[in-house]
Amino acid sequence: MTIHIPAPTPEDKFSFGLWTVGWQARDPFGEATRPPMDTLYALERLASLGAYGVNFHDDDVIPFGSDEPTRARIIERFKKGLADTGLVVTTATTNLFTHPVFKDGGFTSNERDVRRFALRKVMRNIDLAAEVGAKVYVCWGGREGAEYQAAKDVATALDRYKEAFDLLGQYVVDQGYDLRFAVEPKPNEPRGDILLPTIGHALAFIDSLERPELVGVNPEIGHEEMAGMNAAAGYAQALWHGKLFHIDLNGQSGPKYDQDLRFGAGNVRGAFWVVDALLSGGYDGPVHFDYKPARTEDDDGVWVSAKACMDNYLILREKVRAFRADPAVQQAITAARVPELAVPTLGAGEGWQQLLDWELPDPDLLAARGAAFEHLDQLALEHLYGVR
Ligand SMILES: [Mn+2]
Repeated sequence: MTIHIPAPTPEDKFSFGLWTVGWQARDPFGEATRPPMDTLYALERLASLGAYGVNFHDDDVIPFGSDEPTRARIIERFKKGLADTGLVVTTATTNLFTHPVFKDGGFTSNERDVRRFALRKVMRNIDLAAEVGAKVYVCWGGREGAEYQAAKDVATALDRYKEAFDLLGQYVVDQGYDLRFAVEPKPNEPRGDILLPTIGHALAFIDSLERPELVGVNPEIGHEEMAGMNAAAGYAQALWHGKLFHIDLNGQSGPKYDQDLRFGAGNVRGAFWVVDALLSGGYDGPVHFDYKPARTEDDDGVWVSAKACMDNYLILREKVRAFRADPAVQQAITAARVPELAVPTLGAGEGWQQLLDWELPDPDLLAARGAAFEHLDQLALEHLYGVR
């Protein structure tokens, strides 16, 4: 019954945002419960736990408003920390939400000067992202939205959103950067309603861009579950579109505020199916955790939670593999006619005319057949519960 859980290694490609372990746990009702975390300390601790990479918002590393010499000094120190620990930068992103200037958004603020300022801030950090070797540039538009319908014309805001991505696409092409963008959907929080609220909204939006090939999605489990969506199904569809450029794994317990629990906490069953979707869909990018160590924790608790994210992924990966390799499961999959879904509905050379010539079956006979899904799902639960 006991399964062997290997220690995390860089081959597992685990990565963490500096804003995750470095979160000072300030929430809307209370002050910080932890002191600021030095970037090099974060790099050292993450590397010692077996992580592979890190990600950052510009302001996580370089305080907003730093002058050029200060910025250059901080970047040199950061690069030395990366070299000393062997950690790679997998993605970077822009903070377009903390400073009050972004109170109505960055790319879609009603104020034109704010939009232009936001684009400059992104371009500047794209330069740094390319310099430190990031391959994906994440765009979470947390402030791109509104509380009141009349305050934000959605169609016009999407025009401006598209304008921003088209400009940034042109920028990376002109600069010769090997960098693609990943839109991170979220339904709400901090805005009442956020533009591009789910994976599906984002995928449709990406199709309207000048360079859709440069833009994919970075879905977060918690964000999808806040919207009542099945995260695993969303990851699977993003993979089907060839658009799963990056992932944000964490935990969430149902549609409520953004909990950002460590991966594997919250909806455990959902986490199992997310890992299954990633493995069976052939996702091979960084396995990134975007979570917040609980506000109750001190520094020790931060590292317990970071290690737990990786351990829980490895535990679920073992369980998913055991589930898929189990002969009883394979039998149940066949009994549930899962492989039959892979057979095209029309035969070779068939069109609607041939379908009209087809002798209709008795629908009552088809309807009388059980689908045998309960048995299959129970086997999955028994693997998850650790009794198989
Ligand atoms: Mn979140």
